[in-house]
Amino acid sequence: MTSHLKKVELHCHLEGAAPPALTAAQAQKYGVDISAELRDGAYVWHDFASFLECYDKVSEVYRTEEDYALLTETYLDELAGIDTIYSELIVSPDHGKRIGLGADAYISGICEGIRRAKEKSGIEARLIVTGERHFGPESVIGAAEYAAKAANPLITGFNLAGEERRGRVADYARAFDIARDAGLGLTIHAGEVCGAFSVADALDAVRPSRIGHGVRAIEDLDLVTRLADLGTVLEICPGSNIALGVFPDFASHPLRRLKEAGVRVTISSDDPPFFHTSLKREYELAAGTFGFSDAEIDAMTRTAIEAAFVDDETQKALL
Ligand code: ES4
Ligand code: ZN
Repeated sequence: MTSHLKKVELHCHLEGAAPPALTAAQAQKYGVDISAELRDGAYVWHDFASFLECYDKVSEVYRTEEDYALLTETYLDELAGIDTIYSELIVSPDHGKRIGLGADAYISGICEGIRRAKEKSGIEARLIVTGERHFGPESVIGAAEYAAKAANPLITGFNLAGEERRGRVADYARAFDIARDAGLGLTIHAGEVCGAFSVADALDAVRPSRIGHGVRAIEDLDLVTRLADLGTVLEICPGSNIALGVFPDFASHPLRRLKEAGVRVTISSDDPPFFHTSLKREYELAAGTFGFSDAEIDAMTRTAIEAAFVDDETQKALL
């Protein structure tokens, strides 16, 4: 990270990054009616459950290997255009299966998109395979088994996303054992829709090196201390949190308080067009709304590189 204010993203759902215009073109190509989910160039949802439904519906218009190559290339090109040097994309083989593409073709399309983008700009990207809580514990185990067996050098992590109110983290512990045994980095969505207990659950049942969001840990100051002591890295997505109503406004968002308590924080965009944000805007919010200095923002980017699920050689080149 030799030059100043380069960007790194650890937490972005690939289908959640789909530009509305591309989704509209895809829907037209396949004759799918998504007028309930995409209106006037914006995705339509009103709460977390309807957001997840909208996300699943939008995913249905990406159907072929080439559709996924194009989606991936488009997003990574956009990131490279704002000085992003590294991106971890959260991908869900179950979404590939749901549209009959199959997990292998889904992943291979995405890898082709990474290759094309890297050829143009040099941007590095890795994949975090995710299970979705709302597809059930069996499908989450299937996703972990897939990630473990794929032995694809670009698949470097395993995640748990989806409906956080469905079950407890311990119900998915077996999936994380499989992923851990395969040498994958582990991260879990927790403390976003559910409270601090969900973050404690993740630490107790899995002890991942990173947590997606984790922001509601702020409701339990002993837990905040535990996160700081463990060095757990939080993938914080402020724009997503405000859009979903996790906090009413940026003034009450705990990013600064978590950082000041010694928690290792990083910033990401989550599902940028769904939440009317972008990685560029998240970095601008960090500087403007949260008032972090350039040095503090660079330190968060460095934390993200240190926490990245990437081989040592690539990591050194990023630093
Ligand atoms: C997600 Cl913001 C969020 N939380 C949980 N699961 C998700 N999948 C896509 N975006
Ligand atoms: Zn997420």
